Amino acid sequence: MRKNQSVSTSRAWPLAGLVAGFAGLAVSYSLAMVMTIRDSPVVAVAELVVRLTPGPAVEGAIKFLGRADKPFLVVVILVLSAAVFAWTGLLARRTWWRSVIVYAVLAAIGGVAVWVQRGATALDALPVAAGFATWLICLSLLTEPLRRHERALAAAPATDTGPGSGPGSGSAGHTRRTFLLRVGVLVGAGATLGVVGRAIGRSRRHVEATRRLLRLPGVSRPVPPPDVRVGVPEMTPWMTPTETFYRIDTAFVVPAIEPADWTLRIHGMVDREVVVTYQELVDQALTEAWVTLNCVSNEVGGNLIGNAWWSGVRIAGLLRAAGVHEGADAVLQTSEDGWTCGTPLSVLTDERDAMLAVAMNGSPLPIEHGFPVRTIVPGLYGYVSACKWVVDLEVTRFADIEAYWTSKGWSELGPVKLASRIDVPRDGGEVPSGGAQVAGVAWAQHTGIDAVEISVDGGSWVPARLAGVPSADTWVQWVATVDLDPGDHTVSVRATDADGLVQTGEVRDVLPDGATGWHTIELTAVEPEEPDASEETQEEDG
Ligand SMILES: Nc1nc2c(c(=O)[nH]1)N[C@H]1C(S)=C(S)[C@@H](COP(=O)(O)O)O[C@H]1N2
Ligand SMILES: [Mo]
Repeated sequence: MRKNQSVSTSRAWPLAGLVAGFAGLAVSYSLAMVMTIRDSPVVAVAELVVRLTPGPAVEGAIKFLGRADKPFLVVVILVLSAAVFAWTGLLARRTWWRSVIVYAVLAAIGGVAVWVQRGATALDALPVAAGFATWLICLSLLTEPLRRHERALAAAPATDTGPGSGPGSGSAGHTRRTFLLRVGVLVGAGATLGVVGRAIGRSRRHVEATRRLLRLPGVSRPVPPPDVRVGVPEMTPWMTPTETFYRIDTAFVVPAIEPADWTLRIHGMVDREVVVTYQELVDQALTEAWVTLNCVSNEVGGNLIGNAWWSGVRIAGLLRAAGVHEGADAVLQTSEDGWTCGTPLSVLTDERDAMLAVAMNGSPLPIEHGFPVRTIVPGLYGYVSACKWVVDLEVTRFADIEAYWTSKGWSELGPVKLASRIDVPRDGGEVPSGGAQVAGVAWAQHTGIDAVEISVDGGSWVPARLAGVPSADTWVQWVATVDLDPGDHTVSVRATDADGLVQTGEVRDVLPDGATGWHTIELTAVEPEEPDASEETQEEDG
């Protein structure tokens, strides 16, 4: 009897490891799908392996195994993981921390694989972290009854071997039931998570495929005007690449909308309700413009701002077709996921390029940035204008509405505030004493920037040189040369807009309608090193 039970527990330990291991993978996988991260950690590892494997080795593997593609690799990784997971269960039998080390190593591999993917952010590591936490929790949940059982056996070897006792009876039976119950619950929960994650991932993948195949004839490639760059090395690009464009939304699961399923309803204080399909929208003449979008939550010097080439349909025409009633002063925009914002009617109907954008930087909008249609309004913060996944425009009055952020204490109106930022050098950086270049961006969308000045160590303001802009709706790059003595310095920047308004130095928080204050950085000027012989030769060679 006793022998039997010890045999059954020795099988239970690797089983515990296996179940805990796959529960962790299920959590990380479904979280990656729900967060719409491109690949689950396991797939990221497979990609990394492909990337690190030299070509000849891949060919050899294909010859030997018949194939060596990514899905196959994923299966190989899962099988190897199963072995390691079973082993963690065995390790846990002796000392729990050995299995923790194995989990940490696995998580590190997954973390690195996710991290080296293009455009990865800290958030992309969350599934790995959640998987790691799941491993620890599940393994301790599963091994606790086993440990209790073994302790009971060791303390009173006779209890369970007496007459009438056996598997399923007494305390041994109890711990066995606890163990099996927990195994069952975790297997069920893991499988459910996996299935749900897969369903979400699949519908998103389908939309992604549609998006990739979309051809929008009216959309042109982004070509920044030739004069927009100051030409300083390390400078932020004037056109923000789509992959690094900041992203802000309240969506935990980003809406995945098939263009064929999308319609926009325009209603409220209008003569006739209008419903537009995606095809009807993109069949209209498209407007294209460079517009800098920024977030009201951008701190002074922050990077919640980006400049892109947007293609879309002017909202003014659509509103005209609906026939806006007198007395209306707002449009309540609603997204597919129920987010709302209130936008002044005036900015949607004046001469500016307020549009229902279908493309960003020459390609259909990425799903995260509002596919298939989002609003772009030059001159307003995103929270009052740039509705992603927009499906409903209600012409109304501000007095009659409350939008998502205004109900949480943010201002009803959100015109962008005049601001400027130092990008080069980085805060805390080093520059050569004597002449050093300081450069950055300034913006006052739809008003325009007339001047940028910098001040060193709180001294007088000296003008910077401005690069060109295609319109008043984008940020402008600026550069100045400063003559610094060796040592620590501060540099501040301020801009003047086209109306003559000088950027205020008054420091205010982002709540309720955007931060103010001058961006100030610290830097250290150091004596330039004497050029050494090798550099001189290089110069001569060049
Ligand atoms: N549906 C929806 N649209 C939204 C938001 C949101 O949470 N949900 N956030 C807004 C905010 S606060 C900003 S700053 C911009 C950001 O747009 P981006 O993520 O494309 O940069 O989207 C706006 N549109
Ligand atoms: Mo925002």
